[in-house]
Amino acid sequence: KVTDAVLDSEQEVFISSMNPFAPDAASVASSIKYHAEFTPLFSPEKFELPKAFFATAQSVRDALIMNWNATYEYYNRVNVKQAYYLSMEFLQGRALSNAVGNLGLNSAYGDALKRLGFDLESVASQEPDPALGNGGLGRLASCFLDSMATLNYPAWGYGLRYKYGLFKQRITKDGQEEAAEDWLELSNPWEIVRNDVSYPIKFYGKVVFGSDGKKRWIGGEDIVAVAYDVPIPGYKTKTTINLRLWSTKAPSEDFDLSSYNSGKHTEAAEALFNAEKICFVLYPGDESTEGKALRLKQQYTLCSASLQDIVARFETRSGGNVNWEEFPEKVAVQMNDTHPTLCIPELMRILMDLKGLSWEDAWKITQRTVAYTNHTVLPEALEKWSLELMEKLLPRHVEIIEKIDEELVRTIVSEYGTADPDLLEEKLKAMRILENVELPSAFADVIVKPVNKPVTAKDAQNGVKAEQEEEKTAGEEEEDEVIPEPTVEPPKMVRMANLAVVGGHAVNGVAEIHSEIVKQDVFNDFVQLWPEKFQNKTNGVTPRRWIRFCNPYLSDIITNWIGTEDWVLNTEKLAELRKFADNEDLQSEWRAAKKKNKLKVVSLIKERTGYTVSPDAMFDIQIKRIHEYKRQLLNILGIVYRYKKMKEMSASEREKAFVPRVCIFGGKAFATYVQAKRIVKFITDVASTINHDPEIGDLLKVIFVPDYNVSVAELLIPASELSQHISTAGMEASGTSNMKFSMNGCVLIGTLDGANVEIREEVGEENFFLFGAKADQIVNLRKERAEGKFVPDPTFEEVKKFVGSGVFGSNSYDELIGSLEGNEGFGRADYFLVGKDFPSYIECQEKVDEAYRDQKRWTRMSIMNTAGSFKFSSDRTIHEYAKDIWNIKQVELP
Ligand code: B1H
Repeated sequence: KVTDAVLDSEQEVFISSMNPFAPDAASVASSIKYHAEFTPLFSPEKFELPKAFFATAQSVRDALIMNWNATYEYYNRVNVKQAYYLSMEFLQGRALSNAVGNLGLNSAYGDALKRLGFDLESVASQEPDPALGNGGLGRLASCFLDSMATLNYPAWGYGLRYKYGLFKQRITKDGQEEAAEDWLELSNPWEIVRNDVSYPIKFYGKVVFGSDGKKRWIGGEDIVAVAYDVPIPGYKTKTTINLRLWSTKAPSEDFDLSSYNSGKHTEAAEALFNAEKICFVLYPGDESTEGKALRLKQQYTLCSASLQDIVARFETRSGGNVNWEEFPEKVAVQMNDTHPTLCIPELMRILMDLKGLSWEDAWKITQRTVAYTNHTVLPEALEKWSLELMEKLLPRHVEIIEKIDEELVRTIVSEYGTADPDLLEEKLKAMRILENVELPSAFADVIVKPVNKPVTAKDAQNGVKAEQEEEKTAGEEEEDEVIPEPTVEPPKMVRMANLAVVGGHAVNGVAEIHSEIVKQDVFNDFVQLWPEKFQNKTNGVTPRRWIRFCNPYLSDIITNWIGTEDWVLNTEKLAELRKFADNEDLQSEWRAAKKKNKLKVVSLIKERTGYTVSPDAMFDIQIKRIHEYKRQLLNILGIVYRYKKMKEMSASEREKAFVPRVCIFGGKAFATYVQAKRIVKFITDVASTINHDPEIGDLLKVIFVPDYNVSVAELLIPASELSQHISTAGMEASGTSNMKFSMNGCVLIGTLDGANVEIREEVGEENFFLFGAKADQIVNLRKERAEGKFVPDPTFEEVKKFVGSGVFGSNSYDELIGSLEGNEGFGRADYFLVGKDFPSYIECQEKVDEAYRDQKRWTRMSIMNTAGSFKFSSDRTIHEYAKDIWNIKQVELP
């Protein structure tokens, strides 16, 4: 430990204050000491690990700020076209090792910290994981930022600065428990609050005509969005871009001093709380009306603050010579899913009401500026907002949305004519932005038939169910109508995805198969109108964080065998490993690296769960959000089946029949998703039975790693040998952990879904364990299921019965196992087809064991995965967005 005496070296402090950053160990050390002394976050007497982290981070931040300023100054000067990535989530993970690695200062910082009595790895592990996201969608946004900076693209991220990240997950005997994740508790050394960059945000109020004849949105509730900037360094480049996160507060005049002084403290501060609560948590529960209003406020805050900022920058860079037509030549806005769709009416509002443009001009500009990425085809995830709520909260935006909807109706009517009213009705029903809303008055006579049928009160409460009704045959419908229910007005809704498709110039899916489903199914009617809008942009992940930094052992091997470290930037070079796939020297180095990574996970598991696992067993991992369609249930039932078979054998038979495995799960269930939480509970119950069974020992262990996050992923992925990507075909848009696993030499078991399809093509089908039904069979399989024609495999019946027999405690898991039955008793009658895919999954797992027994063959498969993963660098994805959607150019700083 270093004491005050070391810090007291005044001369060094003086030098470092003159030159806060220079990349040799001595000056790095003094810069760290300088910050330990002069950036006071802790009491001065102790220079221990937490303080060492903050001081080191502050010192790195100095370098980032210099580069950030240089980048920004240059973009301003040459007035480049800039892209803006708007996302409700950014799942950044820890920043210190990533920043030091990207700056190429590993040895300078490593040595400097050594001089101060620390090592970089333990200092870095002090950093809390900023969890401003919940899964793949947020992590994708963060990988994109890394690639934008690395490739010198002028592009920024915009998001929200949530006070609490995605909850902390605790695992108890009752399953998952959530606790607030106070990631800012010790402050965030990376952020720079820009108190001079703030914008007013309005909610509620009303729309009036101003004296100039323009619409004005007045009254209501006013809050302020303040910018917090997080500099994002590129790898081996000076370019440092910005992630601007908005925080909310009340305007200072809203604090009611006289109420406060008269003792009404809570009332006096009400406005403060109202404003600040918007940024308390990511995805607040939205079961209540208040919860829904809060989410909508979050989305609008992100859109309004970001667009005001973008528009202001455009005006500044135009230097008093604003030509609005040029806006799309200087600005591209990418909406990460539908959450930022309010960008469309908000940009229209700014352009028309504040800048005086006509509807036509504003519409052209908006459409040319904005583009939309779809990340899911699950009907329940396609966002809809109650029109009533939106009218209250955002009255001016609803007027604009109504007009967009009216223009769309005009387009549809002119495209399909009125000769075939059924066809026209069908198109309007599928495509309109407003759902269950009468046609605009101009079209009242055009269409004879009512556009929306009334639904029953029960269905009105449950939008998802109402949609499923459509899948039923006519015969069934009649049966359903034996007891007539009172009809009510169906709820009027705003369909955000339809608005995003209509208002943007490009719509993309995130893997080839998903983009096809988007075109053929979800947005098929729009494709017929505007085929040129629809694209595919297969996701990617940054090879910096996801190989180079998280897996230094493997990285060194790759660099040695390829003969250069260029692969970190040009992942195509990884393909050169193919020619060494059978080389025994490479194979043994490869296995040794995997073993070292496994040993780290052995410690992690011990520390987090208390279980001891063998590093010689196969590490078999499934880490992702807990969701029925991702089918953690299929995985755990496969494990249960394996366990049952083991129990039926003698010890020697068992050892011959099975490869020892450590089956690892990690992931969070959304707090209100009951079935997902049951799955967590079930996994941990199975784990505690199997792990304590003395007959089984190291042959099978089941681990649920609590509080899965980016840092845990960075440890698990390099250690993984088999990983599971086993969603019901057609339901996982892409997946991105599949790419990370493959890059780290992990073999995948999976269905033909999302990016699995492309990964399998790239790494070779002999290096991928494929099973299960295909996407185009799913509709029929579900239908067969519903008609009672499905005959479950005996293995599936066997495993369900085993679970029901009480081996895993008193709980018989009625709701879970019931959901897999062919009847409707417990929900959707195996909607995710676990029963259908079970036998092929079990069979495939047998093939996995067989392949693993031959370690040469397995290592070859592993090497071929890394070698074949080069397509899945987010650098490739970002080049495609830049060229095909944003039309931005790489700009290298002078
Ligand atoms: C993805 C989401 C998502 N798609 C709404 N959609 C959410 C939507 O709480 N919400 O409101 C949260 C998450 N996340 C994921 O995006 C897909 O499931 C993955 O397949 C895909 O890889 C990832 C990135 O494209």
